Amino acid sequence: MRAVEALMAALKHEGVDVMFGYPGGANLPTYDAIYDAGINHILVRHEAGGGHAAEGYAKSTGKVGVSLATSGPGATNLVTPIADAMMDSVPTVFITGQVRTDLLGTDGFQEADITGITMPIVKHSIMIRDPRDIPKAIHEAFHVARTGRPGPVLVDIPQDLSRAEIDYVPIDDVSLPGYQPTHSGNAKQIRLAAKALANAKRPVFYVGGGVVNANASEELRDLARIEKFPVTCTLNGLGAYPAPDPQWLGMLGMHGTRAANYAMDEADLILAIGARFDDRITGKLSEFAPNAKFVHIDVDPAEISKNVPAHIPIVGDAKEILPRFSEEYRALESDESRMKEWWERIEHWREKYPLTYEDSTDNEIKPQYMVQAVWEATEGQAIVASDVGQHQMWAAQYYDFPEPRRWINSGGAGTMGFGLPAAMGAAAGNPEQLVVCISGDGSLQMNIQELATLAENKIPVKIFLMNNGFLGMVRQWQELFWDGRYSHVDMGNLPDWVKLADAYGIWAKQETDKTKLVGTLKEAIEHDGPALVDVRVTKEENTYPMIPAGQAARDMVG
Ligand SMILES: Cc1ncc(C[n+]2csc(CCOP(=O)(O)OP(=O)(O)O)c2C)c(N)n1
Repeated sequence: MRAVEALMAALKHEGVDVMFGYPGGANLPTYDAIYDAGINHILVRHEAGGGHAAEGYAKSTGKVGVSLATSGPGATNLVTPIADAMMDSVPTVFITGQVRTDLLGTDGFQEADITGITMPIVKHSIMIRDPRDIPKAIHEAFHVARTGRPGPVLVDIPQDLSRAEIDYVPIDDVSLPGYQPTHSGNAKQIRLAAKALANAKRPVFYVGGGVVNANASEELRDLARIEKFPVTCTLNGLGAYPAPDPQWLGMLGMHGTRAANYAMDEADLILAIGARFDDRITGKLSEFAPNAKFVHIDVDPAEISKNVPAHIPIVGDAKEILPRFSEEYRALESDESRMKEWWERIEHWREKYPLTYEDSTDNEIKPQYMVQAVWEATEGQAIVASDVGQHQMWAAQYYDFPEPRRWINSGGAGTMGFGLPAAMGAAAGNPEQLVVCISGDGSLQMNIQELATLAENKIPVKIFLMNNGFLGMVRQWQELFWDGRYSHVDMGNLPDWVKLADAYGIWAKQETDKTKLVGTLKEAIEHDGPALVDVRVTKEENTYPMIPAGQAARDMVG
């Protein structure tokens, strides 16, 4: 069969039900094969949109997201989504077309060394040199993308090779001798960690996106509830532990709750699970959790002691390790009352510093209120994709996620333009679920063309635009740390969003009145198809609380 038909067969064998892509000269043979492959292909309007859609699909379903592009500019348009997928450990396979092998290295038309360009931002990449390797490369790519610490894998296929005739037999067992992720975790270390937890007087569970990736939420809950251990999550970990919950301290980090950050600051033991001590969590590293011992569970050995030295490192899959941890813990003698004072301290912080804001007394819509209205209109049950900026932080703070895979955002890379296509991918992967996108007026414009994709494919994403007329998060930093010198953050000539959406064939409405907001959001939700609500919010509201960059948790402001 043609190599591209084998490519399709391999994708189907890997269970691909939808992929996102954009054609061009170098991947023409592939697109010819897609024509009758029987795989749902969504034609995006920009390769970056396709890449983020694949991420949204993967983050919400746990399956591998697939995105295709042609060579040269098509491939380089995937660089940001690839970097994004790498930062957030998103299982993704990116398939690019490449110029013919006889043109490689000649600056051929639409040539870009995409494997070279993306080398630092992929988990793995495969440049096809023999057409018979194409299906095997796909199976390997999926295997590497979804096992161990998930991540992006690139498969680059020169045009002439994709036209060759080959035989294909599906491969179920990929064998890569040099790639053997550790799953089980060292038994002794787990026992040691359980003991340390049993002795800790001020423990905190610090949970990251790794727990979501490992589908280990239940296992986490079981361990956390053996005794009443306080739990906090990173931005990417939201939903890994259900919110709200008596043991849940809220999100930690730069815009986390005071209770979570102060608890980390005063903890004597931090159990980090699938979290990587990002600077948005630690603040000033030398002053981070100064009294704590660290137990660090991570599937990626390179994460252990990368930023913060681990006293007890455990390399492996949280889904395998946490039940064994619980078992070890249950076998120990421990006294829950040892945490009594700790909980009193935490309750004191919770009472004194709840997550709150000053609501308007007139009809003005405060951004925080908007997120609460989204929560109310969706009954807390939506998959929420966000873009990047203040709206992202408010969404993280004020929308409670009862389950994992409901919160789709660009945590590590912080990529504006992520939200809309990621929501599209999440909706394609979860046709039964309500998917909303909370975006900012700056972010939405970064991949606005995907409105056409939504409309054409009738993907019922509900876009709730938090419109403050500013690049709000940057404006906030300029206000707080640059003497209020607003350099190029006013979005000035904003489009008429309702007309714009209308031009794309999308139902839209503007809302300026707080008392009508929930109703308008519901109207959008009830509308059969994609919808956009342009919500005019307070222009210069700040996201608080906040640990100023490079400072310690104790220095929180707001
Ligand atoms: C691609 C990209 N460019 C620039 C930035 C820097 N940046 C972070 S937040 C932000 C402002 C976002 O504005 P908007 O989408 O309107 O959201 P708001 O903060 O107002 O809620 C900018 C420019 C980024 N994160 N990503």
